[in-house]
Amino acid sequence: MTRLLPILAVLASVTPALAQKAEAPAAPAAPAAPQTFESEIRNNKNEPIGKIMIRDGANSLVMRLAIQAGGLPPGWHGIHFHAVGDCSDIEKFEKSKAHVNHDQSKHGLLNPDGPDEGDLPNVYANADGSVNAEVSSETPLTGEGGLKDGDGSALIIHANADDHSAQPIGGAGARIACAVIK
Ligand SMILES: [Cu+2]
Ligand SMILES: [Zn+2]
Repeated sequence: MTRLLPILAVLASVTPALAQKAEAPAAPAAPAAPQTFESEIRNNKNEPIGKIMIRDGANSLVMRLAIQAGGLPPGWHGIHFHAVGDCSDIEKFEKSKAHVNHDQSKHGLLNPDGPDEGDLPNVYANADGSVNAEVSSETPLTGEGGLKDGDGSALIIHANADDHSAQPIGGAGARIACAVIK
């Protein structure tokens, strides 16, 4: 607060001059509504365990995960956007391929040579296996490099936490849940 005082004092001294020159402010343009997308999350038994809700604005994508009680093992889980929107091989979810990565970066939000465009923060499953989380990404939903490209993408939830630096997936282990983004 104390650092603001000199600035406020300067503002006070110039405000009358500004007020005289001020023109009617232009009406602010209404911001474009974010694009939205929802998809069901399924586990290795093809059971629905929750959903993802994506909102993509002008500069960032925000994704909420809502997973019901019993959905995941308790604790931290790595999550990533994988390159192909195919969750049909429910036992391993390998058809979703590797992480979204259009510029051949290394994996890991904390890797100096990273991250992949599909890398995301971990989420924490409560003791009852439920999750409510919200993460952001610079990867867009549509357009160049977007998640909804020709073959789509998938949100994969892993068995373990992502350490955000080891190759290729931060030690996050098996793929235990998947949601198609297409
Ligand atoms: Cu992954
Ligand atoms: Zn990665």
